[in-house]
Formats: sequence, structure tokens, C-alpha cells
Amino acid sequence: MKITEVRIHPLAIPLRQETPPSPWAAGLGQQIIIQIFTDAGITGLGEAFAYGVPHAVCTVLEGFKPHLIGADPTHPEVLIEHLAKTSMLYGRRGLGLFALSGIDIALWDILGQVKKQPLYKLLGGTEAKRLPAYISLLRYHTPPEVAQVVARGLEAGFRAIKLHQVDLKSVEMARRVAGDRTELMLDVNCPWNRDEALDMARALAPYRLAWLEEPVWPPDDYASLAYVRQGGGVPIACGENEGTLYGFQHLLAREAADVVQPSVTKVGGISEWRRIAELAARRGVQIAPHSFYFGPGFIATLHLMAAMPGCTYMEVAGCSLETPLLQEPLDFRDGTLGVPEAPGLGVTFNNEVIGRHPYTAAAGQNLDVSR
Ligand code: SMN
Ligand code: MG
Repeated sequence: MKITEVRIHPLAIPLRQETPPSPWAAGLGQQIIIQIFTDAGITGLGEAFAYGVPHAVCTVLEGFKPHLIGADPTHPEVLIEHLAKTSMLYGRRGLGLFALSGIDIALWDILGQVKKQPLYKLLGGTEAKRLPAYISLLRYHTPPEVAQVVARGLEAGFRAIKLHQVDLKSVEMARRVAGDRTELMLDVNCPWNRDEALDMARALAPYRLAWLEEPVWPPDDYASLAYVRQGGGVPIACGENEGTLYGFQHLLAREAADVVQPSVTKVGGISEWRRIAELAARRGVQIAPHSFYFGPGFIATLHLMAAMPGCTYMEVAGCSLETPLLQEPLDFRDGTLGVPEAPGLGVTFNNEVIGRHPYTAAAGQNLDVSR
């Protein structure tokens, strides 16, 4: 079996307009979708992380094409190692690794279809479980707006809610609306130095957070994260900006996290995510993957969660796209998600988005998480 064609689609699909408005909305909804075609009539679907500079990621993907055309897609780890070696000088993290991740996901989708098995089974899972999910809210301007979206999340059936605020008042209001039986997480996206972060962690104690995510700038200052973790009295989550098994080895060796958050479209894809999850599970560190995605990246994470031990929550974006990326709706009920049972990822790309929402510099704004 051989790869015949690789198509790369940089997209910017606007979010469905919601009230209250979020300052983040304009910068979200960007993704690179990858289709790998084969001479057996099977097509694999992948997704590479794209916020910020999707054309740069596409340039790396274009560079992979000559290595992929004519290659056997049914040994993802072998082919991915080959690509990783060709891109070693720029591909061990960041943009180059995002590109590799997208290819890896598409190759596993092909393998699942060849083996006629849903990915979670191919990855070692035995039964279709329903996976607990939390809703990951956007950032909002005021505490009353936060209260409004928390109430909406509860109505939708979520029993765990993550905020992206950076102030105590919002967390206080969220806890009041959510009550004691809802898990509350806070993701601040790296704003503080270690002492500011420690003070905030201590001030957050009354709100009983399940975790405080990425409190320190820069995200890979693991010594400072360990410092906040030791003195702050709140579990620390991090890892969505880390890549490869070796990056996570470093994070875990520093004892920087109670919860790690590998992101399948960034870390090197399904192959590398598995290795990271095995390492975290051996160390007794929980895994709550980063999966703020709407397409193949999200579905790949569902399969991984269903197959690997040590995983807690799926992350579900608290917003939706104007045009869906996939033809199948999410199977969400009572705070849990079902995993597709069809072979491979088990989902179908909604081709309409290619013509309707191509990424252009004008369509895709940069996401500024400091606002
Ligand atoms: C996040 C970052 C940017 C936009 C939305 C969400 C985030 C997460 O850090 O998903 O955890
Ligand atoms: Mg985060």
C-alpha cells in the first residue's frame, strides 16, 4: 500500500457568535487539516496546531510531501521517525513538531481503517468507555459574564468547568454559581513570575480548584512551577506547550506538575502522545490532555483517552465553529463523551470548509492570550 497524495488545508473557521463576547473569539477556530490519500482508496485525516503562523507550519508540511509520496503508510512510527530525522534541525518542538503531529494522526487513521478497528482498540483499549469531560470556557471581560457562562455550562450537563480568567473575583463568582459539587479548574496561560504565581495560588485556596494551569511565565520554567506547586497548596497542571517524550521527561523530572496536558496536534501526534502518557502513568501523574479542538485532533484525543490508563478529563471547547469540521456530531451526554466505533478515527471530514473558510492573513487573527 502506498501514499499517492497529501493535501494540506489551512483553515480559519469563525466561531459561532455568542453572548457575552470573548476577546479571544477572533483568534480561535484556526486549524490545519491534512488528508493523506492512498492507492487502496483509504484516506487518513490529520490535524496540526495552527494558531499564530499556520503558513509556516504548512511550509514544513510541504517539505514532508516528497518523503511521504510512495511510502507505506501502515507503519506510522517508522515513517514518523524518518520524517523526524529529516526535520531534526527545526522539528523537535514548536512549528516543525506541529506539522509532524498532523501527519502522524492521519497515518494512524489510515492504519485503523486498514485493520478495520477503531483507533482506541488498535492502541490497546478494550471496551468503549464514556469519558468524563470538562468544558473549557473562553476568557470574558467581567465576573458577571463569567457567572453567566458557568451557569450555561452547568445547564448543558458539564460537571467540571475550566475558566480562563486571571482575577480572583471571577473565580469567586464561578464557585458561587457552580456550587460545591462541580469541579472547577483555572487556566491563566502563563502570566506571572514565580512569586506572583505563589501569592495567587495561595489566594485561590478558598475556591478549591481541581488545578491551576500554567501560572508561570515562561511555560517551560519547570523549576518555578515546582516552587509554586510545593508552596501554593493547589494542584498544578501544565504541558500543553511542551513537545516530545523528552520534553515531558524534563517536566516530570522537575516535579513541576500534578496533572500533565499533552496536546496531540503539538507533541508529535498519537505515537508520541502514547509514550508521554505511559511515562506519566508510571510516575503516578494524572493526564488531562489539552484538546481545545473541533476536528481530528479532538477525536484522536478521545481514542487515546479511551486506550491509555491514568487519563482523567477530556477538554471540550466552550464555543463552536460556524461550520463544523466533521460530519458526525459529538456524542456528549451527562458530562461524558462517547468514542467513535468506526475504523480509524471513525469520522468524516466536512469538505465544505475547504472552499468556505480558507485561512488568509485577514481571516485569521493572532490569538493574544494576555488579553
Ligand atoms: C487555551 C488556549 C487558547 C485558547 C483556548 C484555550 C488553553 C487550553 O490554554 O485549552 O487549555
Ligand atoms: Mg491551557
